[in-house]
Amino acid sequence: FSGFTGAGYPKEFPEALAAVIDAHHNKGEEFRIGVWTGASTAPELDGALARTGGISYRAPYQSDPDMRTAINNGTSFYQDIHLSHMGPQVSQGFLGKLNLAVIEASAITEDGDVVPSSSIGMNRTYLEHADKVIIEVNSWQSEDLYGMHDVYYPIGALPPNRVPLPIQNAGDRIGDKVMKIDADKVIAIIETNDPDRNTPFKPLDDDSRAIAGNLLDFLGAEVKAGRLPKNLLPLQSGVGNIANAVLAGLLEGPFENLTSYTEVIQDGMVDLLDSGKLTVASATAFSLSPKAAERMNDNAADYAQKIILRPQDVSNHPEAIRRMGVIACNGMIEADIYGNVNSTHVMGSRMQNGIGGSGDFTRNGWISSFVTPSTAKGGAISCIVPMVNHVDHTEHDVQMLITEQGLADLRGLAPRQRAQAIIDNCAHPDFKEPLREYVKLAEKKANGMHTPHDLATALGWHVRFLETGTMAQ
Ligand code: 0RQ
Repeated sequence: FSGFTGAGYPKEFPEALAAVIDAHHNKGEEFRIGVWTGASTAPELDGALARTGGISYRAPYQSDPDMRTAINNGTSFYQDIHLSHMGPQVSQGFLGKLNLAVIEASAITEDGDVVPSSSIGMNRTYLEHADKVIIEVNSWQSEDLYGMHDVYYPIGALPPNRVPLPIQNAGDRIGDKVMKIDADKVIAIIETNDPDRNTPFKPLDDDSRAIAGNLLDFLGAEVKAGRLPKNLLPLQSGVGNIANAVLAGLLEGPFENLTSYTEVIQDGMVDLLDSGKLTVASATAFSLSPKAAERMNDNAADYAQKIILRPQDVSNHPEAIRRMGVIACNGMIEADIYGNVNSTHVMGSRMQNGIGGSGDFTRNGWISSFVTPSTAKGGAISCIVPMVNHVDHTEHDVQMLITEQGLADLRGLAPRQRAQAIIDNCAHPDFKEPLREYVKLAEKKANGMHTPHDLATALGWHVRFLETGTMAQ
């Protein structure tokens, strides 16, 4: 299926398919499918299909409550992979055979090419590899999106036939405005007129404002120190309210002529484009509130001058991210005192969403930062812990941790120095003492070793929460 962060997914076919699956199950007949997308979709796709219990396999990213339940109750296997790895894995057949691709389009041209809609994601690859294709042409999407997309075909080549990715600046256009399609594969075209998922963002709270402020102060100091140019470097921002708050902070901030090389365009980025502070935004999808989506649809031809939507293996390509020196900022569930980050798992076993593109940008960014409030669940849980219960981003890749309490700059620091910086700057005051006690104990037990841990206590930190309802005790 097409679809990325609730944008550009098919709106009608998945629910019709869910009804067919239910009908088979009601007759006691097995009917299970694998669901591959660009990233997260919406209740009409992930939700409707997951509720049938008929998804045997899901990749590469989701954030739907019903899909999450199916993954965590053993109904569905889930492969949580870097979004930039999806194309090569599909091309090599690791996920199995691609029988059917269902792709949303904003139009089909007279020549029979497909104009993508509000996301591109994996569409180029799926159209190439599927046996059969269904296109949903959605008239809710503006026809003026034509010209916003940049579909680069050579990126599909596998080694040893890969060529350099010719992107030097976020605004470079290197491909086609449309996607090619083999008409013989098309078995149906469905006309729809339905909005994208478009969930509104929460109003900014004090914590997200403080987190955004800490990051912006840091960027300002980097400019003063001569390590960043005045207009910074291309920005990547993860999904969610805190990321949106950072963008809102930039609107008030001193930086001009900004650029963005990211995967998702949220409201804050559209506001920055409107203000003139951001000159160009490159991504693979929108993730807009209903109001911002309306603005996009009414003015798509103008935005197409400043926004480029690319396939996700280009938007998330390590080569482009590293060459341009992207400033990466993503959300996390927890970080440990040495700088390892868990973005995906609660209590070690329960999948929340997935790594998405956070690893593509963190591993390759010029500045790689993670943001979170210092506590979760009303203050009962510390998001800074002795040892993360699952590792998505290692201490070798994570450079900056930011909470509402402050920012720990980990560049140049050894593990024991990191522990001090993270506890002093990022931990909530309620948890500073328990964490300092842990460090003392670990240093004593490990007797001066490189990364001091006391495994029984470190692993017990999360278990203690289960028993007492708070990690502070
Ligand atoms: O639980 O839903 O039951 O209330 O985790 O947390 O505070 O809503 O935070 O929406 O910013 O998501 C890492 C999941 C953060 C996200 C993550 C609980 C908390 C809540 C969600 P409830 P919040 P956010 C670009 C890059 C990976 C993908 C990525 C994410 C729920 O940022 O998916 O970066 N990142 N992609 O209560 C126990 C803790 C907790 C905790 C939070 N320490 N312990 N539970 N929660 N911290 C986009 C794409 O790639 C497409």
